[in-house]
Amino acid sequence: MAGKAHRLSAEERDQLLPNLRAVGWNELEGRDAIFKQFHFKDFNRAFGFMTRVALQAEKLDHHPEWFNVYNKVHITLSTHECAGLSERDINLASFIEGKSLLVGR
Ligand code: H2B
Repeated sequence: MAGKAHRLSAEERDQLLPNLRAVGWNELEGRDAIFKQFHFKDFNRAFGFMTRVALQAEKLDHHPEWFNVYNKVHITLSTHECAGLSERDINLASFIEGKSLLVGR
């Protein structure tokens, strides 16, 4: 991973978060992280999605906290290195969003 992660400033958040909010990503209360619940047609879709995300997460060395039951996948993104939201979370969320559409919810 190139460079050290920094917590997003208020200005960066104003610029970067609205697009993610518009597609269902929200900031958690009491923790500097973003969260979204995905709902797929079945387990096969959900796990196919998770597999794609897992491969990219490993490539980026940036990993989601997630929870899966059958067709539901709950994802929290935050950066340990800066104990909060960084650009890495925004990038991974954008990738995740694209994959969720490709797999088909
Ligand atoms: N994932 C997330 N979400 N945040 C991190 O800060 C992080 C990670 N750091 N995956 C990586 C791994 C770090 O622990 C390793 C040592 O590079």
